[in-house]
Amino acid sequence: MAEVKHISIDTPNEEALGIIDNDAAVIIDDVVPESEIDKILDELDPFIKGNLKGADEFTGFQTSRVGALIARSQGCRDLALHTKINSLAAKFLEPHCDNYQLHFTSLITIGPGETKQILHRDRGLWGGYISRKIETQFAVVWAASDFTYENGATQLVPGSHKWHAKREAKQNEIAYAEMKKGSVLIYTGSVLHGGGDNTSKDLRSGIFIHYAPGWIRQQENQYLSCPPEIAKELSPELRSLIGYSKGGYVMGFYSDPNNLDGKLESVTPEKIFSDKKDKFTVLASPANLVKGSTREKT
Ligand SMILES: O=C(O)CCC(=O)C(=O)O
Ligand SMILES: [Fe+2]
Repeated sequence: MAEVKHISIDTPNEEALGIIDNDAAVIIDDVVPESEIDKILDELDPFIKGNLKGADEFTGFQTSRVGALIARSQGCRDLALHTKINSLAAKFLEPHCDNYQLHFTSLITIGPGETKQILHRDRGLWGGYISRKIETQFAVVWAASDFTYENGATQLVPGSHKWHAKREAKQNEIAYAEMKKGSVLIYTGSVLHGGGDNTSKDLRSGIFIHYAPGWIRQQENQYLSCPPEIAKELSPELRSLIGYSKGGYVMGFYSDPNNLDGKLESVTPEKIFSDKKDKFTVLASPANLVKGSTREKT
């Protein structure tokens, strides 16, 4: 039976990233106390209660999804900025981008009676147009309940990020991401995985907070899930992470549609909230301005 390796929060990044390179998945045990997760579940409770189950086999007829976690939960804001997780995300994604961004948030709750989700690679959401040499997702799942084989722990196929795209997993190649509440599963956009089946009487809850290169379209539209009137409550660091920043000298600017004096023409989105500059506001040297057009990567 395949397994997802477990490490501790003190494991050096090189070692953790080595496991991720080989297996495309790893579990970090006991990252936050259960009380921190309980606080988040309380914050999200009003949204969980009203949430509908999935409408098809992929989203799961007994599975509910609650998004907009940055807007809705202070605790999720803290998880999104978690220092160790962000240092791993940055290192993992940096070969393919100048900076990374938050990409997706969802509390996924698998209820009793749910069947196995079809195994898939999350990178498929971009339509399969991006070279597989480029890793486009660093997925982080915070266990909001224990994850067990019986209650729907995520199925994962370690090593399948290196497989031919059409190869199917045999039963003994599928691992289950069993972990305690407060632990974290990390997996990449290229690994075969899917929600597990829930044969228990309990809920399996996971807080999914994923990261991606700064140049790619986010799965969850952060400007709508966390519009400026809510984003103004966030720290500049978190605002920047979710997309209220430029991702390059000319990438992601905005112009205020009502501005007449030119002061809000082609500016960084952070200008909505403050006069703080981002790292791309300073004019780069001519060579740096065009470095993207001369880089040979693929
Ligand atoms: O709920 C899970 O464990 C996995 C969900 C998933 O992979 C997805 O919906 O893309
Ligand atoms: Fe997935």
